[in-house]
Amino acid sequence: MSSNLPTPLLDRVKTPADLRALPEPDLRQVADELRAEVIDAVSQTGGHLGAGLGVVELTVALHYVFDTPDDRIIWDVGHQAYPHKVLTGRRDRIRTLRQGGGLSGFTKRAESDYDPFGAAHSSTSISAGLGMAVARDLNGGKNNVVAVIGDGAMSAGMAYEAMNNAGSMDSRLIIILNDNDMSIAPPVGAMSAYLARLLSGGAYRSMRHLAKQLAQLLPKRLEESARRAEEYARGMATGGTLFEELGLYYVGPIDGHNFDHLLPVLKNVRDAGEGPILVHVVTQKGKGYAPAEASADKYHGVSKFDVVTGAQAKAKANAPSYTRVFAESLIAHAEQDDKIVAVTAAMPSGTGLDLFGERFPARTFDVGIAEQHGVTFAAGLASEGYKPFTAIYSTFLQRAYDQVVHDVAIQRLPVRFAIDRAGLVGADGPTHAGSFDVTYLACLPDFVVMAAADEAELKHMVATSVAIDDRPSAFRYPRGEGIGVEMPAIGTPLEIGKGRIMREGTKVAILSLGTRLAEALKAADQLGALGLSTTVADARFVKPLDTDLVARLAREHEVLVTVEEGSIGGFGSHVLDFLARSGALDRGLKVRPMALPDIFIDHDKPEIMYDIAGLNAAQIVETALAALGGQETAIASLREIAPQKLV
Ligand SMILES: Cc1ncc(C[n+]2csc(CCOP(=O)(O)OP(=O)(O)O)c2C)c(N)n1
Repeated sequence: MSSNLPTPLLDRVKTPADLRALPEPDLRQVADELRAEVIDAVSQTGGHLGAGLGVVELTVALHYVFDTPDDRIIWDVGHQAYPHKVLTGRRDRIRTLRQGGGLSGFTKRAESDYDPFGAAHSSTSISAGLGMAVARDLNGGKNNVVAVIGDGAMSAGMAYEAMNNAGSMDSRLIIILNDNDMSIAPPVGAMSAYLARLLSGGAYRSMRHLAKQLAQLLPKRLEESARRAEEYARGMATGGTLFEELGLYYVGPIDGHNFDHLLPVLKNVRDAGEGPILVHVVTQKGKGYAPAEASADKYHGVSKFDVVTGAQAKAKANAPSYTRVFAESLIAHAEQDDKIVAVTAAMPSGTGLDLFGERFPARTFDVGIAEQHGVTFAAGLASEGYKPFTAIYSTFLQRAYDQVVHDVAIQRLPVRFAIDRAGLVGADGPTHAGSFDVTYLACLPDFVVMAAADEAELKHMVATSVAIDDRPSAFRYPRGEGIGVEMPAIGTPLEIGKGRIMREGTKVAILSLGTRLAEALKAADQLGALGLSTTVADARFVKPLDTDLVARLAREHEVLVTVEEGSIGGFGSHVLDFLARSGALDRGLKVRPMALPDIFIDHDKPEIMYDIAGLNAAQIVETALAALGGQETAIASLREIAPQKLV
């Protein structure tokens, strides 16, 4: 039986050059096999599925029409690039996606020549593409540059900055707008309404026609008068072309799952003359996999799943996630305080604000993928007496830094920042790690910066932020579930700038910020087993720093170790700065700051990443012992006394 089955065409495609050797009618089969391959791979690894399934045909068509890797394809965000990875020599490793040592879940320059630009944060592709196109022109090159950007990513200001710039230049850049009418959640704002209006025009319905027309309408050099006539006709049919106002040549909308539409149009734009072109391609997120098509988020991000049923593996939850604890706390406070409002930048479910939105739809604002705008929008709300909680992942808040400084901090506006995904995040890797927020926030005058050690602490920090109404505040918490501590029904505001002692000792002090507290307590056990009496304290606040606590720990111990899930320049640096200025260091105190190392740590399981970072209990023990001297003997004796404790 099996010997009669035709060999899959995909097996013959090791690189895009093999794809280009196939006749056009074979592409349908390649696409079907590619889609099945991606579904199977992601069912084993988990990851982003819906976006990739939506661009299977587009991926095949792009590599077929363009001469990659000389022609550059830049995938915005890069989460939709799994089919691209399969076609570009990475099929043999596709089942290592997002696993330690395996392929990245995004495009990455170090991974392949076919990934000319790395990504993971959205809306960068047009800027990067324009830079490449201009570099090509300066070099006298001829290659094509293609940026593929989703309708969600198109809601960010950066995309407009890039189009505005591209539109005023002659450089040849091809932008593919991949319009699937979805972000992670349904897209928001005027842009999505605008794209829908374009789609309702006559052109899309008669696309088969239009594709043929385009073949004639786009000769190598367009006569200016013909161009104007055609633009005019398209404007009439579709109700206007914002993109043309920005100086781009707009083509579309075309059906992104139909090779009869894709191939002629892509060939035409490839062979067109100067200037930037935008091709509006309509696709369906999750296309070709029934469970994805049927789900609300189109399987944007999935855990491992059963291919037949689509059922995703559920992690055994022992405690609620930090995200949920935050959302439920905020809802509880908002029941009592109608000035509380919530802002998300296209991440309602990721931040838990979908729950807040169900309860308070009129007080919840999804601003789209627009962190910069979201922060200044919140500043505006605060300036009128509202209490905005801006829930943004640590990594995405980086994009809005000037807004944090200029619009919030300098004006001392009480915007509350709920910083989710603080610390290392695992499979999404360094682009998504929440490494820098403490460093970039705690340097700002008057900012209150907190980090929750567990989910009960998070509740108290939400309550504290509600109460801080005269200046900005931020609290950070990690991805994933809490540690299962008892939680009050509603949090109580903490005393600002005061930490807490968890355990009293005499020789070593471990001062922790955030959820490494659990590792600090384990380390204290291990040190205790060695006869080294250890104090553990939870700083709670980076700013204002509990200087009384730090001074006391410095006075009463021989060694002070600080531990945090953030970069150099963060909590430990503030402690060191205080110790140095107060003269505590002159008295012979041994201080050892433990922070994330000065490297970008590749994706892996979070616990392995923390091991690489050197922030697990065993490494805290080693650091304390090394500071005391006699590290080798001490570790050896610990191995003897309590080997199970050296984890
Ligand atoms: C700056 C930034 N904010 C938020 C995100 C999280 N995020 C990843 S994909 C995505 C939706 C992208 O929508 P779209 O561009 O339409 O692509 P699709 O997934 O629909 O193909 C969001 C919000 C991000 N990657 N970067």
